[in-house]
Amino acid sequence: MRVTITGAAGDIGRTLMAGLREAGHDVRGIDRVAAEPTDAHADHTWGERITVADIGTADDALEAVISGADAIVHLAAVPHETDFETAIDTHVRLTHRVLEQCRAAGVPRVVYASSNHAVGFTPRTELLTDQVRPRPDMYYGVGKAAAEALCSLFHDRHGIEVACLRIGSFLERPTSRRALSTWLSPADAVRLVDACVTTPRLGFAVLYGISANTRAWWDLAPARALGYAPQDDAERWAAEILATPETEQDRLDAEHVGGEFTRLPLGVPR
Ligand code: 15L
Repeated sequence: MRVTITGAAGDIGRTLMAGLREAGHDVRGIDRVAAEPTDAHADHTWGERITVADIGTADDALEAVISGADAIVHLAAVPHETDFETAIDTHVRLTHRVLEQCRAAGVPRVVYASSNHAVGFTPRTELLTDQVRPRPDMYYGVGKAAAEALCSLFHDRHGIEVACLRIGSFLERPTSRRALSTWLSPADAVRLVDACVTTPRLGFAVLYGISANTRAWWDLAPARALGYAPQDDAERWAAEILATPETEQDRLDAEHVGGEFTRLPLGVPR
């Protein structure tokens, strides 16, 4: 399938540019910067597959990369807290531009990189399902929750199939107690997006983006039902991580989905 990735030069973007290609897709990307592919994926086709342009302003470039695609993976955004206006711009306005271009070009499917912080203030009481209400922990999460609502609107109004991925902690390896539950490995990120792109019928889905972590408490059943078969488990690093004494911050991080984002100052970039 022909897949276009916005935010292709970011950590997740570079991983997907290489991984989805290895999975057999014709992958193009767009980003404001021309970052190199990851070391693990030295790629001589990178330069010709990525367009360097700002999707927030470059109408022609956005139209060119979206037209003819079978699916768009929309990652482009500031991936952390910002002031309120920037959060609305980077998540809501940019996502609207992408969805509107998909509608105009007849692109049938979008995979949207949402975040667990769209529901970050949900307390850790039981299994976290896709039925919890939007419960952001920062303006970052407000932007993600609002962009999920836009995706829902474009599904209902225009029939675009959308997966909103509430991504956990995308890291090479887990580095904290919280990440023993919330880790998404690079290889599983590729598997998750590949499942969303190739599943015969996607509809509108809200999915949690984590690996098959032993300590996970976010519901993977809807993603598995679409074909996601995660292979990695943060437990491999549990002994090493748990060997350091638990801190007050670790304890507080375990109380809510979003961990420390529930306590950081609102509107202050990190
Ligand atoms: C996110 O959405 C952020 O982009 C990332 O920096 C991490 O904070 C991650 O969530 C997480 O919750 O670990």
